[in-house]
Amino acid sequence: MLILKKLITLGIVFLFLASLGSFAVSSPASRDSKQEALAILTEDSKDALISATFEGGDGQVYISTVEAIGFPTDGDSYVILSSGIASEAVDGSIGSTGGISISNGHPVFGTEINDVATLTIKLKVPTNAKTLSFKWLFGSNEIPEYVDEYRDLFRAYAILPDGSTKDMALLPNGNILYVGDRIQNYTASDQNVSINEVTSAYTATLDVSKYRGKEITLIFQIADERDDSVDTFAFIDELKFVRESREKADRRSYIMMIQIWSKYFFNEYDQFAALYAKAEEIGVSNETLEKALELHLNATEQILYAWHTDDLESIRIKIWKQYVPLPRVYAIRRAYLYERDAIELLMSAIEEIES
Ligand SMILES: [Ca+2]
Ligand SMILES: [Ca+2]
Ligand SMILES: [Ca+2]
Repeated sequence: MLILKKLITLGIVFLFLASLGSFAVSSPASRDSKQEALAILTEDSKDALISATFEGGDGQVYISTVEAIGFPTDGDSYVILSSGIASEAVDGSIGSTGGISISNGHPVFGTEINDVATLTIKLKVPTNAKTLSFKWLFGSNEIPEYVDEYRDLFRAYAILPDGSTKDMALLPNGNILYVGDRIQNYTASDQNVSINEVTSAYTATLDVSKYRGKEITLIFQIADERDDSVDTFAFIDELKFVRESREKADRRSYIMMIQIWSKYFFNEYDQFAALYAKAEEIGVSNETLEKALELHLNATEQILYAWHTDDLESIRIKIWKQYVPLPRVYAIRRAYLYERDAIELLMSAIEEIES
């Protein structure tokens, strides 16, 4: 069967007719492919979807619910992308191929590629996102006979907010996927799958913490090299943003409270000595002075207790960088409130005398 296909492609007349045919049938425009994107996205990352489009023959992308070779990895559906009819991998023949060719389109060799299928997914990076990741698996009917001869490819890369690109679906050795001798660990696929050989499933991961709130575009592309008759497939699922854990977010807001209340405390504390001296000088009652001093001492006691120290000045430096052991935030707040009351008491007593 494979040999027959190759023989056909060697016949010039057939090749000519075949390419004429495939070009005549299709002038594929990109179409909405939100459903495909939703099949790949995990439940809690679906709200990050801005838009999705597909370019290629209508059969080259397929939302599958067939359980095969570990897919779906999340939810009950996933996407198969193919340089032929994608559903043929698991579910018969649905749709047509597209016949889009790109001369010099091969990302590794710069050669012509055919039956190019491109799924584009635009996402907004959540404000607490750490990484963007998805699971993928590559398989081809070119393997094992035509390895390094018909170097069909699967490429998945991100277009970052600054316009630069970053390849995501890479082999453990860092290579972009193509039917070449560096593809390793491929195995005959299981009974549910009509692909000669498939790789293991891999996880692609990109650090997106720098792009929070911004847009990232993901491009998934698959194609034949040289001819278009023996096809290649990619399975894709579990596209998701991994977010900062609740625990970490909680710790961050806890530290922010520590910083804020400590700063408030020192704003009040730094006024005390001058105000107290002035109050004494203009004759504020001893009772009031004593009360203010008591509040001030309570405040100091609380802030030292909060910061596990007996050196008040050292706290000023620690506020911005040292949280081990973690200060007691409730005691910092209490210290601030005592100090604030002390200041208010002195100020109103002074005001009363001066007016
Ligand atoms: Ca899914
Ligand atoms: Ca091929
Ligand atoms: Ca093809």
